[in-house]
Amino acid sequence: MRYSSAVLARFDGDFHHLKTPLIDAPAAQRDPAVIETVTSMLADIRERGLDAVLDYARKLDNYQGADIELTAEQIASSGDRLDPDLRAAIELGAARTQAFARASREHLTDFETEFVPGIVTGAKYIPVSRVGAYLPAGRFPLTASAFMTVGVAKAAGVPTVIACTPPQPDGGANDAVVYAAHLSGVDRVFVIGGVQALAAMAYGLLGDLPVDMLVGAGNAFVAEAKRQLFGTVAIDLLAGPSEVAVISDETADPVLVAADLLGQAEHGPNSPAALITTSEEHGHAVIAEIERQLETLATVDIAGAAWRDYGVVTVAKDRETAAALMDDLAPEHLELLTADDDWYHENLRNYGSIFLGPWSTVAYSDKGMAGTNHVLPTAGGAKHSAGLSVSRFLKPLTYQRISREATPELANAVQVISDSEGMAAHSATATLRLERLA
Ligand code: HSO
Ligand code: ZN
Repeated sequence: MRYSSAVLARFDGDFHHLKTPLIDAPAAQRDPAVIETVTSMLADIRERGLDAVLDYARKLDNYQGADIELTAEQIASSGDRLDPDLRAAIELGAARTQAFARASREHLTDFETEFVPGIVTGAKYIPVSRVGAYLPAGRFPLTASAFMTVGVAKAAGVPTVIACTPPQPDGGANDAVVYAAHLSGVDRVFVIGGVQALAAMAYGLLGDLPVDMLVGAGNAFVAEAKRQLFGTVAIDLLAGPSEVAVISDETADPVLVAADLLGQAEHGPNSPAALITTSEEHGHAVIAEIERQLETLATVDIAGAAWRDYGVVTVAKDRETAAALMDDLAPEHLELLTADDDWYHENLRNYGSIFLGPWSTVAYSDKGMAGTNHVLPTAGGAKHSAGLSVSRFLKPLTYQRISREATPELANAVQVISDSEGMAAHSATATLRLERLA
């Protein structure tokens, strides 16, 4: 089978009319049937509470009536059942992610400034109180998700972090996922999946208060549930299919570039993978190499379909054009394998996370080994948002203390503006203070 319907387009600067799979993907994802199903499930769960949650678990996840919460002992012993190599790898990823998150936390410091004498203002970073993390465990369990959500929330100082993970065919949780959550400091773990899990956390149906924020990836139903629950709770972001984009030139190894493109195409048949190159010859070499690697790839059914339908290779006439194109794509993951990596790093503005040079690859971050977060904006969301980090769990709360001496200037101006607006009560708060001064 040939997969390279991916186009090698010659492109010389007018990128505004270029239709790319990366930009088309999210619209295709928001299926009206998904929206409707989620709306009715949330309404039902809000009305009937935990009974409805368990009904959906029975219907959708073959729930048989076991306790939905894991005991502290079950959580702590989850690592004992793992292969020692896997256990050690999970421990490394948890530690790396914690280290980066703690370092990030230290860069967010409370501050106070007296920019005018008598006006003391400042901000204190206060973590949200309760976070609910969804830890997916479908076809691909994404073991590292717990590091990125539970672990980073804990590094931010969130007092209570609960997690839900869908049951496996035997009715239990995925041990690797639970162990990753345990090392990340999770407080409680429930074996419930999908929309019902998110609703249960948001509505406080798990023998605890409602959470303030829902985080974590999942399928289209999970993403839609988060979208509809946003407002009732905060969310991290709405992730679509995982994406990868690469800028490489003739100095790059086509074998590595091809492998890294397939490395994210594997997430789903609608996962976009884009190469922008300044070398047409290199572009052809990567396409040929992808064809070759797909022949023996175990997940060819997914990665091959993704590459066929959402793969794109574009030739840009120079690095400025390549950078402009890439900023327009605003990909979730962006790899640089060029002679000009530093120039690109300095100039690019829109990406979830950037991977510099041939020794940096997306999977290192995906699995928690680089320490950076893998919960990142997709579908062009990197134009307006960054990925999950400790800052997302922290509220920079401001305060002010105004002195008697600073009062006349402030109060007069507030009075003038309030009067011009017709806001008499606002005006009075300033007038009364001016009178006290006299
Ligand atoms: N690429 C996904 C995360 C992941 N992939 C974990 C594999 N394991 C979103 O950044
Ligand atoms: Zn991935």
